[in-house]
Amino acid sequence: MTALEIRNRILETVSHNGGHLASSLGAVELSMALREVFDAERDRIVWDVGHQSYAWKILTGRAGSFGSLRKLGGLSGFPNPAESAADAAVAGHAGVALSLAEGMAAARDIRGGGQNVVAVVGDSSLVNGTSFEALNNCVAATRKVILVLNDNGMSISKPAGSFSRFLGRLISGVRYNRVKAAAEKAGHALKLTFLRDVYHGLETRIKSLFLGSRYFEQFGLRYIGPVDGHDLKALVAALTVAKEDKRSVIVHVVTKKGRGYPPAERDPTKWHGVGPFSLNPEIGGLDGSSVPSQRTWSDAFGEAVVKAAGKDDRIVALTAGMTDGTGLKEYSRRFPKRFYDVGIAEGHMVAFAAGLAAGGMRPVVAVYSTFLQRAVDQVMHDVCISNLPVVFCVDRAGVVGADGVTHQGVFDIAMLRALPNLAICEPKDGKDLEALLDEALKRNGPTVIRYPRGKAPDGSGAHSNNPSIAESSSQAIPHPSNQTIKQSNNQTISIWATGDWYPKALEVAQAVGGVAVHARYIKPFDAELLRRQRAQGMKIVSLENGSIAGGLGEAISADLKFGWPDEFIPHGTQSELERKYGLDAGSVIRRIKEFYNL
Ligand SMILES: Cc1ncc(C[n+]2csc(CCOP(=O)(O)OP(=O)(O)O)c2C)c(N)n1
Repeated sequence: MTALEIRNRILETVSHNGGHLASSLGAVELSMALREVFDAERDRIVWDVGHQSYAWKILTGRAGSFGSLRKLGGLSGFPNPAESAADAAVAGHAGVALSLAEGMAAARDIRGGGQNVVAVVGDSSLVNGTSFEALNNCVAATRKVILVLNDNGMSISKPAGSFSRFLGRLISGVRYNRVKAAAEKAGHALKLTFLRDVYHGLETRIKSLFLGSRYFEQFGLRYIGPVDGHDLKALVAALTVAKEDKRSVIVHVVTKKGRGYPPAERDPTKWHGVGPFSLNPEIGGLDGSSVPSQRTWSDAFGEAVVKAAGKDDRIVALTAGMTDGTGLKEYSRRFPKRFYDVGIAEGHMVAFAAGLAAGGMRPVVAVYSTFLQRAVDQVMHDVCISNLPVVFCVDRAGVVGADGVTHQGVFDIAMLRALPNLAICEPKDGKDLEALLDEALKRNGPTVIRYPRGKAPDGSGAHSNNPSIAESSSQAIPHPSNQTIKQSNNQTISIWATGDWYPKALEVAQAVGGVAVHARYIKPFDAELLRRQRAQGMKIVSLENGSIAGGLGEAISADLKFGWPDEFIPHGTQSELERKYGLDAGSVIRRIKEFYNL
């Protein structure tokens, strides 16, 4: 297939299914060159994040099934060895490819064999701490690994930090190299002294290239590049040199994010990850289906934190490369001096927030549940032990849908519930999120506020005042017993639900003649309410958008626990997955009736 055909296939599929468009369009020729120089199944190509690997999928036996990308039962949006032998490792999180590749190369060194191992890492993922740790250990780890640096000068938005400037200097160095060669040739022929002046004037830039390549050579990697990442011949030549060299090599490839689709080239941030869109080149933009008509939980958080920061100038907001996704864009405009995008560096972000809190600020860390996993130790070691007032606004908590196993945010409750001093709560709507943020900012200790991907109920919904269901709100902080519960005699089942699924709990409670409890605080939970309900002989059921193992249900010793099972949840839409795992209201009602013989 030609590059144009591959791009068309990617565009056509992503326009229907949604997905990571701009990065994959930028890596088409790179994927073709890797396919040509290496053996896709015998050699190991380890994609970092893996959101750029669509062309690789198409080129390695999955062109026919590519239309099922991100669909329930279809191809994953990320590499997965369970899907194809050409996928060397599971990917989805940034910064681990070089470590994985070094491990594979070290195993080859020990066991013998001529396998090539290649890590393909984006410029913004290379600054992740784990990537640096891998660079630092490269020589000690293996006799040879190939690092392909896919440098498009972008993260999801503009890259954060100093390293991108360094890479920029390397690239301007090579542009000069071409000028230099041309100048020398012309200079010899025409003996024009001014060209020699140009040559000397630009010598400092050669130095910068030289020093830049020396930088990687200090880590034991031979530097090749920069190479034009859309010139297939040049890529094949550079990768062939890298393959034949005895040492570890870095091939610095320069690509354009969104390449070949002008709207994505113009605005790669908007086109990084998209929902279905219209491919009409006249429109050239995302159509209504990917523009949320109702505000999302991220929007609700963004508005709440802007309001809070307007009232309290100790508030600072932090993100690890996810300004747009976490809803911090407006905040970053309004409060640029109290905003930090630290790059893809979750561990650093949390320890940095601890430092800010120790210094008297009120840090609000906005992070996806799945990426907070990278910083659990910093939450424990740097925040919780010192009981520092850091607020973690944990977005995409619960099943996220099409991004699949690597991105489902189902583990945060289980991972964090054991940490002393940390309160964990979940709002039931946008208004409640604002209230919980205010409560968290008043606490003298750390708080996690978790909320899911998708639309946020606004708080004026029909559910909240439904008189036919006895409902209560569990509000463990600051007044653990400050709630009312209306109960009639046949209401013997109490369904404790985390905020996101509270509306579902109300529906279930109505169907089974029970009550629904919004477990607003998961930790500490409302022990007094639980004690009273048990004393009244009520049966306790839990319903949470998190893993059953280690979740709310375990905390309250529910008799019947509904949540995600002890396995990795694949991709599909959120509601498809809820149905598949028996977590939609109908299935929950059926199981409760069966279990209690109702
Ligand atoms: C640990 C972690 N944090 C955040 C993300 C979200 N994320 C996905 S892609 C991306 C940007 C990656 O930039 P780069 O590696 O330069 O690749 P590009 O998208 O520019 O091709 C981010 C922040 C992630 N996948 N993993």
